[in-house]
Order: sequence, then C-alpha cells, then structure tokens
Amino acid sequence: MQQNTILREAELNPIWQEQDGLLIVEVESVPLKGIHTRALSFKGLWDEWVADTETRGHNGACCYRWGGPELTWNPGSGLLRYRIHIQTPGEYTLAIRSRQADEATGDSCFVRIDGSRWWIVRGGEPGEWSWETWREGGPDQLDPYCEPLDAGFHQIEISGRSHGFCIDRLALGRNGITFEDPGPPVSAARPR
Ligand SMILES: [Ca+2]
Repeated sequence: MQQNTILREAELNPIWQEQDGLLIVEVESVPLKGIHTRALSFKGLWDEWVADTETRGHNGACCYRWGGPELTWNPGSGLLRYRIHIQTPGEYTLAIRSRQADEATGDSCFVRIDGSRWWIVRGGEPGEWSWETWREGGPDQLDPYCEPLDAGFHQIEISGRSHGFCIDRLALGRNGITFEDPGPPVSAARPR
C-alpha cells in the first residue's frame, strides 16, 4: 500500500532535474483534467488545453493546443504546473517550443516562475514550430525570458491565452538556449 502511494506520487508529481545547465520537459508530461478532445474544444468548452496529436511536428505523445477563448489579460485558466530542481544556480533562459496557426499574428500563452508575475510569452513565425520565445514587457518590448534561479526547487506555470496556440516542449538553459530544434531528450524526473 505504501509503495503504491509512492509510485502514484512519482507519476502524478514528478520533479524534473536540471543537469549540465539544461532541463527539457514535454508539456504533456503534466496530464490534462477532464474532457479534452479536439471536437469539443471547437464547440466552445471554456478554459481547456487540448491534447493535440494531429498537428504535425510535435515531439513525444502530442502537443497542447489552447482550445479555450482569447484571454487577453486573464492568466490562470488551464493551469499547467511543472516542478523542477536546479542543481547549478545561475541565469537561466526559458524557452517553449510552440506553434501559432498559419494565419495568426503574435499568439501567446501566459508563463510565470515561482508564483511571481505572469508574463505574456510569444513564439516564432506563424505556421512553424520554433523554440523562439519572447516575453512581452510592453507594447513594443520583447525580451528573452531570463531569470536567475537558485539551487533548489522551482515551479514553472503556463496558462492559456490565444485560442489555437500550440505548445510542445519546455526548456531551461543556463546562459541561453543553444541546441538545435527539436532539442535533446527529456530530462530525468524523480518523485517529490
Ligand atoms: Ca510534446
């Protein structure tokens, strides 16, 4: 009984481990709650990511596509939480492998680290998967998502913003993101 509880905890609450200044996670490693089919998402279900296996070019089992409404200034819907452990403290760059629809312009999601302020985070060119990641500091201000992280436990949270915006993988890189798309294998995880 005790062991079952521990195994279940490891599966439900993994903590991904940074190694050699790099951490990679498939977004779908955190499961979705409730019904999340493609068909239902287009019927206007509120506040849901969709586990999308049809959009080509994703890694792992699927990508997550925001099937909820446009949430211009309202972070917190469809909350995805990724708990991580940093061994080597330093300045880290957060990148999300994302794709916006062919006709989209400036689609985005919300991201925050360790419960601090939410940032609007944009991706690359429409219709292409890319690790390009910009956080919006103001109307004409786009910067890389850089944060100093201490050694220890941290939490990355993502929530939905632009309908149709797809996310596939997350990465944290010390001193920038230097790998080629689609990136290295996922990081090891351990239970809490
Ligand atoms: Ca994926």
